[in-house]
Amino acid sequence: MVNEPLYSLRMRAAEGRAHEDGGLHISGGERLSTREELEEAVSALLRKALHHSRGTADFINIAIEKVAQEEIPVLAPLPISTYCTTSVQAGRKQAADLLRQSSVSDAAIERGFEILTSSYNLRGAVLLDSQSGERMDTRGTKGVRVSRMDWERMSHAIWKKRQPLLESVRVSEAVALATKVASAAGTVAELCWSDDPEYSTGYVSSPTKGYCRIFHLKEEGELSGGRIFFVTAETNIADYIEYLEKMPVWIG
Ligand code: PML
Ligand code: MG
Ligand code: MG
Ligand code: MG
Repeated sequence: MVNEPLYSLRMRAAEGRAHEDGGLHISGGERLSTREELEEAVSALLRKALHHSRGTADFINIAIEKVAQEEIPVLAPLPISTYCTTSVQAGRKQAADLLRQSSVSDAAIERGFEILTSSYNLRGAVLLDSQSGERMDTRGTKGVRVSRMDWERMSHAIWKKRQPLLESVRVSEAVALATKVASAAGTVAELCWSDDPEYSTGYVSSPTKGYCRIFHLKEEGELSGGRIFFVTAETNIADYIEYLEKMPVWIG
């Protein structure tokens, strides 16, 4: 594993004005990088911010911080399955079934769908109690921003060879994020679909089910989307958020 100094990179881009001043969220991204690869990583995040289907980025914030930790844990990527549903109705039914099988209650599932279908400007995840469906964080549209995770280079190359149909950066990033979320103490399951209008595939992931891709979780053209993390009622929310936002992990 890499022993040289590492840097965490976080990018967020908004249209009109900064997020905190009411701008429309366009794109976000997070990486872990060695000093040598830093310039390339910044360029990749900048490209992501500048070329985006949600709109034109007028505000781009890229934060770079050295990661203090020496020993960084390595998490095996969640196993992937794909459900080729042919309508939004079938896709959402499939997602609900997988959430139920992961022990999320019907009330919480319903709440999760209500939030994602009505949110157009979420830049981080919403935390819901997996039984009551009550919101557990107080972050508003900022939500919880999972960061400080990235693919370990060699493992990523091998993983991509094994999944020739899933070579997009989007899928790699989503699997890395979902893997970190599933590893957090308190996570029951995650529901996600993209807020990008042209991308309607989403996923349910959980420690028991892995990463389950589902075609058509929304109609094409819709700007709604985001992430819901369903957690147990006993979860210490401050510790949970600290782990997801601050603890560096490699995926590999
Ligand atoms: C996103 O684009 O923001 C999330 C993408 C989720 C689905 C990725 C996939 O196709 O597996
Ligand atoms: Mg993203
Ligand atoms: Mg626009
Ligand atoms: Mg997006």
